[in-house]
Amino acid sequence: MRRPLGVTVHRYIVDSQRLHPEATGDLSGLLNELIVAGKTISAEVNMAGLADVLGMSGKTNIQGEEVQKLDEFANRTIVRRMARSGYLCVMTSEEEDDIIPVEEGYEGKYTLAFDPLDGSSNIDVNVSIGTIFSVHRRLSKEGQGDIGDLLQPGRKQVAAGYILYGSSTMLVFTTGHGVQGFTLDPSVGEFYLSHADIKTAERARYVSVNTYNQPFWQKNVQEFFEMINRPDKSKGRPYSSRYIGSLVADFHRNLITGGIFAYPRDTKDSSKPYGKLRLLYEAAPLAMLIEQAGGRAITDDCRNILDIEAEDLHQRVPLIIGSKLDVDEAEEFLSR
Ligand code: P6P
Repeated sequence: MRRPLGVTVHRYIVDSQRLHPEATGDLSGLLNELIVAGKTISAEVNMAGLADVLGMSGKTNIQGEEVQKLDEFANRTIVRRMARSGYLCVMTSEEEDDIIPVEEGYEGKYTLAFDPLDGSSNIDVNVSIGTIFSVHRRLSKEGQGDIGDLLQPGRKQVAAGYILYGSSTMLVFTTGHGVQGFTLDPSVGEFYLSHADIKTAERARYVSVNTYNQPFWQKNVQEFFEMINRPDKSKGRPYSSRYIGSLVADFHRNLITGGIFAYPRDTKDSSKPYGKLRLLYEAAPLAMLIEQAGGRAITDDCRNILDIEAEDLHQRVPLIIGSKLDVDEAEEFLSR
């Protein structure tokens, strides 16, 4: 059977670049390098049950979380490939305490913030996990970048996306002109356009929260989620609950079907007063994606995620993200 002549992600990127005559091709090159890293990680993730990459590496990261071998592999794969890509001046990773320099002589005009393998608690139980990335234009003039190049608000991102290692490997990204989804054909090693110009449903179908954190949420947040759980035919409620505990997987399902995901601040762990999720390489890139797809992303004190000026590489933020009408309702309810 002849395969359909699908649009590969490389074709898509080249065609998109044609729409911007002023483009130098650097962002295209950056994305292509990141895609190669993603394919490499995908192959390793798919081998996880077979090769000796399961289990712990015996190290812990800045988050105080045990670093799984696959986390380390994913981080190393991205850092090594991107440090010598020539498109970046500095990077930050969930797995590294400090900023990550690029190779001397390979300094470029963009920055990269990434979570190499989000959902790591699911690695050994074969649940979907993912790489999340965020790209900004550098602010410093030349040479090696600095932390100031990374601590920019999400509104200034030039690209954001994720690679979901699930039943199939998918790349979903935006450069500010809509959200495109590509599915990897592992037999040829190509990502093919499978979800063009993704728009998320205005009204949710699913609620994705860890309900066992509810007793530790702020009272108004508890009341909001109780409210949206009450039957309301006009809003298609009650919704169904879907929570995988892997941000990329929960986000992707809600993006495709319509949903609201929340990781509010809680009093469960005093070391994480603002919840578990990080701004630079989780909330901000997903917020750019959801806004490009017609949805919204706010904190539980009603700030727009994309307007938050990061003060720390690994800053955590409470996150409510998904279908516009439901996030609007949360904003109205929580701002009372
Ligand atoms: P909890 C995975 O470790 C992660 O960082 C996100 O991918 C996920 O959304 C969240 O933690 C799950 O956290 O506290 O509900 O287990």
